[in-house]
Amino acid sequence: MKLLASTVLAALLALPAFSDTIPITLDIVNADGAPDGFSRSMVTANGTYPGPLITASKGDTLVVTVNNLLDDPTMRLSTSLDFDGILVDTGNSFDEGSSFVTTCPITPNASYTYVVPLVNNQTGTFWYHSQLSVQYVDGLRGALIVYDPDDPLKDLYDVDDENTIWQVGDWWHNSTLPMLAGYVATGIVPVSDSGTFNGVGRFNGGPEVPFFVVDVVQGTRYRFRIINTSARNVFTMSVDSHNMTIIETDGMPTSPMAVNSLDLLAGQRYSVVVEANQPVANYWINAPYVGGSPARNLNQNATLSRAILRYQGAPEEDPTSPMSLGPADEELNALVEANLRPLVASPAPEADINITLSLDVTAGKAQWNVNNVSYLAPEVPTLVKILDGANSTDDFNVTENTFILPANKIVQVIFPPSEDDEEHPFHLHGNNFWLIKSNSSDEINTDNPIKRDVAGVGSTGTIIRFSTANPGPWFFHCHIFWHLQAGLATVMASGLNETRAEVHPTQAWTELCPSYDALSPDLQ
Ligand SMILES: *[C@@H]1O[C@H](CO)[C@@H](O)[C@H](O)[C@H]1NC(C)=O
Ligand SMILES: *[C@@H]1O[C@H](CO)[C@@H](O)[C@H](O)[C@H]1NC(C)=O
Ligand SMILES: *[C@@H]1O[C@H](CO)[C@@H](O)[C@H](O)[C@H]1NC(C)=O
Ligand SMILES: *[C@@H]1O[C@H](CO)[C@@H](O)[C@H](O)[C@H]1NC(C)=O
Ligand SMILES: *[C@@H]1O[C@H](CO)[C@@H](O)[C@H](O)[C@H]1NC(C)=O
Ligand SMILES: *[C@@H]1O[C@H](CO)[C@@H](O)[C@H](O)[C@H]1NC(C)=O
Ligand SMILES: *[C@@H]1O[C@H](CO)[C@@H](O)[C@H](O)[C@H]1NC(C)=O
Ligand SMILES: *[C@@H]1O[C@H](CO)[C@@H](O)[C@H](O)[C@H]1NC(C)=O
Ligand SMILES: *[C@@H]1O[C@H](CO)[C@@H](O)[C@H](O)[C@H]1NC(C)=O
Ligand SMILES: *[C@@H]1O[C@H](CO)[C@@H](O)[C@H](O)[C@H]1NC(C)=O
Ligand SMILES: *[C@@H]1O[C@H](CO)[C@@H](O)[C@H](O)[C@H]1NC(C)=O
Ligand SMILES: *[C@@H]1O[C@H](CO)[C@@H](O)[C@H](O)[C@H]1NC(C)=O
Ligand SMILES: [Cu+2]
Repeated sequence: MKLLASTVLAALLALPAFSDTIPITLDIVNADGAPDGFSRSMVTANGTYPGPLITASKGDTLVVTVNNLLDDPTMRLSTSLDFDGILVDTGNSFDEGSSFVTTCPITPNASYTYVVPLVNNQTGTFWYHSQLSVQYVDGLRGALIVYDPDDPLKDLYDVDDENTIWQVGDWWHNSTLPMLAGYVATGIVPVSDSGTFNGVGRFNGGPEVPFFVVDVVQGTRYRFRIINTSARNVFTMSVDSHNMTIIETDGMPTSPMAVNSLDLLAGQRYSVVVEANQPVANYWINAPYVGGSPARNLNQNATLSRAILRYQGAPEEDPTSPMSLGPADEELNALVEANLRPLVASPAPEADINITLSLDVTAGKAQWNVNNVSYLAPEVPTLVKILDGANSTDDFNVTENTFILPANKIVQVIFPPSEDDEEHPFHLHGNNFWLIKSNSSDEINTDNPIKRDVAGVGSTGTIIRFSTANPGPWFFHCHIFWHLQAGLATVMASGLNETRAEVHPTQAWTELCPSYDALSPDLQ
């Protein structure tokens, strides 16, 4: 404990003087809960689903102490936290939380402190979740907001606070261990029981859990920050009788664009401005989802995935209008991802290196492949191997699907059109990318593409470019965690020498792997 405190202090002293340190403690505990009315044991941060909100400001440093108090053997007992979408400097890549890529998991009864300086003036809507196997499906997910005191779009809204965050996620009645075993045995991805909006939802035949209520005052403009914390489902958001003006895409300030329906893949985030400009009443916020055949889980009813937008002065009751799946009373004006533009144009530089990634599934098995390789997490994390001197593809097992790239280059990743009809939300850790060809369009846009960190890969093909100016072993994977667990992942390892030069991990980090490896599998 003394050792841990002194290494954290040393890390803090190394920070620039202007940055505020945000100390956060998260107790990772098993807790009973019934988000959709079905009671179960969950893996949580501080006993709640979603976990407590974390907030910071531009340039702050997150100092997140995780106390692993898990004790329910029906779920994984170790844990690890990823701060999804946060740009992480090479020097802090060891605190980025990806199990077996940049770290080993935190063992039960142990504590670990992640130190993550917020770099590049990054602001926006992010989230944290377990990045150990599919553990976040058991509940360990929460919002992480980085506010911008100088937001260039602040004139567009009046309210942006802890009450304007919408977390939509799929929910499951079973724990992940039997579900994963079922997936491995059959090749059929588990189908969620319900969808939750800020931690509450309903399933067919279940109790009438009160829908989440979003309170608004007529004449006020709200910045709602929508986060898709799904492990599988795609949600389509709309608010009856109201438009949504998108102003942020995965942390990127976005040229304002009005829509009335918005699809989010797992891991994606948007901020939208909604003006409470309608008569005082209750309105449905529709959040239907798709994720596997509902016939495989009769609990599932996407119509029940919704919340209420309640104007001050309206009666405390459900809206009187029907529960629709989309905007009920307006012509559909759905988001087309390819039409998103960054607020400040950022042309995609010419690519120095091309990589083609072809995705396919092995029929009838829980096995996804990228270029014919199914990712298998190594015992020794990628970063540990690099620090120990790994310097070529031969230093990694084929199943680590690790691409070695030079520093300070532009890499283009081409995903050819896939035959599979499901869209795979590919997520790059530690960095964001220029989305020069969205799956939503046939056009290639290198002039002013949106930059984001999760983009769908599907039937029309997707092309992204990213810079390796921030070297490190960055996980690049499908955010449908069932697919990730079945191998749909790669590691983009850039600048191995630069990584060795810049990464100076703490003693506490160095001890994570020996502690984890010493555990019997049932405690891991
Ligand atoms: C989580 O719970 C711990 C222990 O009660 C508390 O100290 C901490 O502030 C809580 N964290 C957050 C983010 O609310
Ligand atoms: C964690 O601590 C509790 C209480 O001391 C103990 O019962 C449990 O066995 C410990 N778990 C592990 C994995 O050591
Ligand atoms: C962050 O913003 C400050 C003030 O606007 C600017 O001076 C600095 O160059 C920015 N840093 C980066 C990395 O963009
Ligand atoms: C969880 O899955 C196991 C194995 O398929 C099954 O026996 C059990 O009934 C399931 N429990 C729930 C609550 O769905
Ligand atoms: C969240 O992502 C999942 C998986 O990609 C998707 O099925 C679901 O519709 C998304 N939710 C929203 C609100 O877009
Ligand atoms: C939504 O936007 C459309 C197109 O700009 C406009 O025609 C419509 O009146 C708007 N609806 C509301 C409720 O503001
Ligand atoms: C889903 O819920 C809606 C609203 O309660 C209901 O009308 C519909 O029949 C349900 N669907 C199924 C398949 O049960
Ligand atoms: C990458 O691929 C594109 C499209 O096939 C091609 O035009 C370009 O020249 C390639 N760039 C490099 C550096 O190989
Ligand atoms: C995958 O393997 C098949 C059969 O061996 C081969 O034809 C194909 O070219 C391989 N694809 C890739 C992307 O390596
Ligand atoms: C790194 O490369 C050098 C020269 O190519 C080689 O001699 C050495 O064995 C490599 N290191 C490892 C860990 O493989
Ligand atoms: C290395 O890869 C092979 C298949 O290429 C696999 O069978 C083996 O389990 C892997 N070993 C480790 C330690 O990951
Ligand atoms: C990395 O460093 C080693 C030893 O200093 C050197 O031999 C090698 O050329 C460097 N590799 C690159 C890609 O710069
Ligand atoms: Cu996928």
